[in-house]
Amino acid sequence: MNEKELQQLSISAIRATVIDTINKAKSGHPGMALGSAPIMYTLFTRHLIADPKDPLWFNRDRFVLSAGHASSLLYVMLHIAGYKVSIDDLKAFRQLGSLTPGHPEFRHTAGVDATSGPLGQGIAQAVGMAMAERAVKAQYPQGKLLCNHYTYALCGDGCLQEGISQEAISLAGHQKLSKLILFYDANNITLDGKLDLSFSENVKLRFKASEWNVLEVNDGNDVEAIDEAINKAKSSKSKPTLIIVHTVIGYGSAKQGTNKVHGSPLGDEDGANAKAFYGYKFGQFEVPEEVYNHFKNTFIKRGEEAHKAYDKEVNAWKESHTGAAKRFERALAGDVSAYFTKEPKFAEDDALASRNASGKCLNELYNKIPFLMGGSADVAGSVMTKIDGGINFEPKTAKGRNINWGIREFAMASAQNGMLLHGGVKTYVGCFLVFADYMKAAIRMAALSRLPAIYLFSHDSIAVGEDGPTHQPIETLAMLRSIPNFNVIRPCDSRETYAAWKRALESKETPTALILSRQNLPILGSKYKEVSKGAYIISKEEDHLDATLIATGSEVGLAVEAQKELLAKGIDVRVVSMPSWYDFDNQSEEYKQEVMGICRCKRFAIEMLSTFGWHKYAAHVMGIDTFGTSAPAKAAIASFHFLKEDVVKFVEEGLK
Ligand SMILES: Cc1ncc(C[n+]2csc(CCOP(=O)(O)OP(=O)(O)O)c2C)c(N)n1
Repeated sequence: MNEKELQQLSISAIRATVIDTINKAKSGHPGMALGSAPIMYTLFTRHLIADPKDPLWFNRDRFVLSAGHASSLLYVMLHIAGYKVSIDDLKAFRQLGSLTPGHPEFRHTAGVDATSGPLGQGIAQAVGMAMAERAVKAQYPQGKLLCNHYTYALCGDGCLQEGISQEAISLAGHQKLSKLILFYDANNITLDGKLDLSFSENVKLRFKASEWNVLEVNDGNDVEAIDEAINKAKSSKSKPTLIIVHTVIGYGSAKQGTNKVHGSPLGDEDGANAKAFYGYKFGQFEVPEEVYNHFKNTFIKRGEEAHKAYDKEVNAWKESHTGAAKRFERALAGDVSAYFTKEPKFAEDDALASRNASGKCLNELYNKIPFLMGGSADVAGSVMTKIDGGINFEPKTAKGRNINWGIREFAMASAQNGMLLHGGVKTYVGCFLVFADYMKAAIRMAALSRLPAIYLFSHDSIAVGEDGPTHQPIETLAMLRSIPNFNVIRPCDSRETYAAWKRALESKETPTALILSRQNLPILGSKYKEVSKGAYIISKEEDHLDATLIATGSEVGLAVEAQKELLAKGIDVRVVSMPSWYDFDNQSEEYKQEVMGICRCKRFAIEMLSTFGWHKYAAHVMGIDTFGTSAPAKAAIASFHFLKEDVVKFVEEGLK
């Protein structure tokens, strides 16, 4: 068999196995998978460097299937390329507990570099990966030895229609991420029909305007043309590259070129027709030995050799750079334990807004942790993500760790996911709490992918004041708290803020949001070590317990003030600071009872945000269930009845 025949046989085997995989599951998306099989074939056999025996090898090329609905194609590639995805796993596609779920899931299937499916986010994740690749390379002496690879992504029309794609490509162009290569499977069809139902922009010009190289392959079955485009893209020195590949959706099906083949199995008859069209004469789920061998001799061999050479070079480097090597190992493990040596001390005059306390803490941590990097969506001076004297992360100063994300909240959060998927860095991003909604889908993705992302959300209540209801979060915290595997911490003073930072940085698989105030908060009797338990007694009752006040953030100080006044009136209450529901929910029942101290019917929760969700902790909830108001902070707070006397009245009446 000559090379051309082997090529055709391999591509046909990929397509045939995609058809079988989806047919067996009676579910899946064959359209794009069949159309873009030659792109994946060319990438794997001629370019991609990765080692199936060590799928998380740090210096591998990254690949993100942004159009996650084409998961069957990725799984078939991983199978043929020697990853731990067997024919039986393909036969269990989309079934309960299988290694081959509906959309690719990071940590679940070996060889999957990113969870994808929500269209558009894969592009931003790939941008984040390329940023991390550049950052790690710049952070070490001879860093090129440690980290020097390409990031590839494959998207479809859908990804490019999503707004996040523009935020991400604009950022990538600005950052001159020349090692980022994005394939665009241009098949002119989406789920509902022809692309021109809803899209008429010039993608080429759009990318060019965003400072990208744009290459075009007119025939998506032309392996040599795809190969040539990848070679050109790899030689780019200052721009990311888009390779537009014109393909036919559902190639080989009787329904090819239409949306009918986007998301339904071909079925036996059409499947057999397509295989006949490819000239593929093998049985169901049968991949000829020649094809496996072809991948062994190309992709697998290339990856193994590269990995071996890397290990040799890096081991030698480690011997001659012991300090940097220690740092590198910690960075790869995301291990910050060496940087938290003693508990910080606070005096009464350390009263700060928690956003300022966070900024102070961040500046200290930034100087200690050499692989910590981040920034905000153009609100560094408000969210206090600014690093004094910090170098900006820019093409010319890639070792700078201060990222100017621009006003691109969604891409910022999604690219942070990409940076963490890549590894070698610890990251944080920041914006006003109310704009967390812009980032929600990426936050959810971080939680689902079990990434220890950090979000700094300031301006955390109606105490924002004059900017008014558009800028005053109400239901935002309830939204964030409802996300599984997500830790929301709302610290009540500087001490709790420092503890929250520690908690966030020590997390390995749970993202964390720090909810920070704009207004000053007094130093209370907070306890640094208790913060990680989610809730603790911050001010105990005098003698006998009549009620428990539970508060978070700025309302803890208010609760402590009300406690004194209530005592003067003969009502003896305890105040519990509850910075994190998530951490508290994970404590033992005994601990929870001990902290609350009294039945739910005598518990009073106080928070200047939506009451939604609080009733599981307290029968009485003082919150705000309408939008805020534009007024100086004091007036806004008073108009929503969040003064000491309001709390006193609230408890008195609740106890009646
Ligand atoms: C954010 C988001 N919106 C909607 C969907 C549902 N969806 C999945 S694929 C698809 C069409 C995508 O079109 P295209 O990228 O051209 O894929 P193709 O039809 O070529 O497979 C849609 C709407 C999704 N997965 N994510």
